[in-house]
Amino acid sequence: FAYAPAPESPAAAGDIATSYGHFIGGEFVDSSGNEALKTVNPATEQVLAEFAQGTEEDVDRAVAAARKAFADWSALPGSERAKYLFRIARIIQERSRELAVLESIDNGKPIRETRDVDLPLVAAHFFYYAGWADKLDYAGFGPNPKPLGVAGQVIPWNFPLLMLAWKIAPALATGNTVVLKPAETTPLTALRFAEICRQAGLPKGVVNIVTGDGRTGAALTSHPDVNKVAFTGSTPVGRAIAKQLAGTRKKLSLELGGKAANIVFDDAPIDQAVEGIVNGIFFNQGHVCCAGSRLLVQESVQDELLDALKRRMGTLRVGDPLDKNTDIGAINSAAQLARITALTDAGEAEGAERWSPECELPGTGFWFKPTLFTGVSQAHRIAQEEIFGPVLSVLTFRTPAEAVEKANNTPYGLSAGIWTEKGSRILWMADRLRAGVVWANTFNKFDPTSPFGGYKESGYGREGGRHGLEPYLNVEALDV
Ligand code: TXE
Repeated sequence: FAYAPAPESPAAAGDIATSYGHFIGGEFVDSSGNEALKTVNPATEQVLAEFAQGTEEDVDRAVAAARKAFADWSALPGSERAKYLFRIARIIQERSRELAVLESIDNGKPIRETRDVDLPLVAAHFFYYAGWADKLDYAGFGPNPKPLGVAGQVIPWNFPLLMLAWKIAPALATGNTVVLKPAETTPLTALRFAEICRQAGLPKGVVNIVTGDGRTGAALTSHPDVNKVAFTGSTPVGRAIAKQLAGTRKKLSLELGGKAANIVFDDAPIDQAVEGIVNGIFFNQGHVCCAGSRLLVQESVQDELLDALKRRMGTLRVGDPLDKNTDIGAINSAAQLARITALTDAGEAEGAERWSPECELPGTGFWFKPTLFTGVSQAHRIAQEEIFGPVLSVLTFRTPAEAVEKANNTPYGLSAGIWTEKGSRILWMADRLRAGVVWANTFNKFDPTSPFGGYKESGYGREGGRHGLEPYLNVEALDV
């Protein structure tokens, strides 16, 4: 577990400016205000850059630029819009090393993940939705579905560039224009994406990036000239946005938290299940809305599975995100570390038993050991609330019906995993699990062709696949 700091290489991330403004109407512009925020490398606590706290006036300018661009952009033939999306996808591929390093130093996630998971998926989303742009008549939404107008999009910090791709690619393919606000701890790759829009020759104002914290987000989602709001983030903020938008004509899609169960039956291949559990909760430090944060294990294999899981957890390397051997990087911010610490303290206080492998953490930066809680009851906070960190709560069950009941017993319903050799049991379970995505004998498998979204407090609307087009379209019936 020794932490071997690899040399930091901002050079590989391209030049990082000392301060950034917004990207509005195809230009990098100063904010109308003078408040600046700082983004830090969570592995070193070093300041990477300052960026603007977007004001209401900045948001207004960005929405006006998007509105102005909408007329021409929405009138372009789909095949022309597709060319821009294909171009953006190819540039992302060409610049993927630079983007992966930049993402890892701004977010804290291991370079192996940004390089092999985030960046390929980002490009894949642009390629996939480029393919839809000239086929919207055949998407199943009527003969001539129309774009909504200006989309105001607010994204979180856990997959900064991937969440941007999930939001921007379908919006542009359907002929909408965009104002996007990245999270305040991870603005750098969104600003780099603005450069890519310029490189691709995207018409001015089709994509605008305004940085800042929740105040800027609220100014965007409440702006009267925004037609569509898409939000990914915490459930309380999602709820506040839904209240704010009630009674307006804006369309809203929300992708919020989760508390997924990874359900392991006694016939599952144990080694494979252990890999799936580890990937389910330790991928991206557990900062994943669909993370398998609850393990539901059939009682008869509990001891065998937990022994194997602990052995595997003992091999995880925690440390420098830029070291390609790292499995678990830095926690994204001091605030998130405090949230994880508070919830795990609550777990102990409520009587659950805590375990972590021996693990040496770096002296500076924000870190959390891979952690396992056993003796967890359904009423415990660590079984109900999203921890959003590398923390797994273990519960047990005897029958498939009990597994379903426990899996569904949280306010959330984003994803679930089933581990069994029995195909009929997979289908029986999937039918009863109230989760937008059910994985069987795999976990955290993402694909741009597949719709993603939640039940209950995990939100509404779907992103990805053909369904991901619908939140950006007006469906019209045509009778002649
Ligand atoms: O979320 P926020 P935070 C969960 C996770 C995490 C917790 C808190 O459990 O521990 O939320 O994270 C913008 N109007 N998820 O505080 O505040 C904000 O600037 C409009 C799960 O980071 O929701 C940022 O861009 N926008 C989740 C974005 O919302 C507002 C991913 C998310 O920040 C706003 C992230 C407002 N009033 C956290 N207030 C997932 N579903 O994956 C804030 N924002």
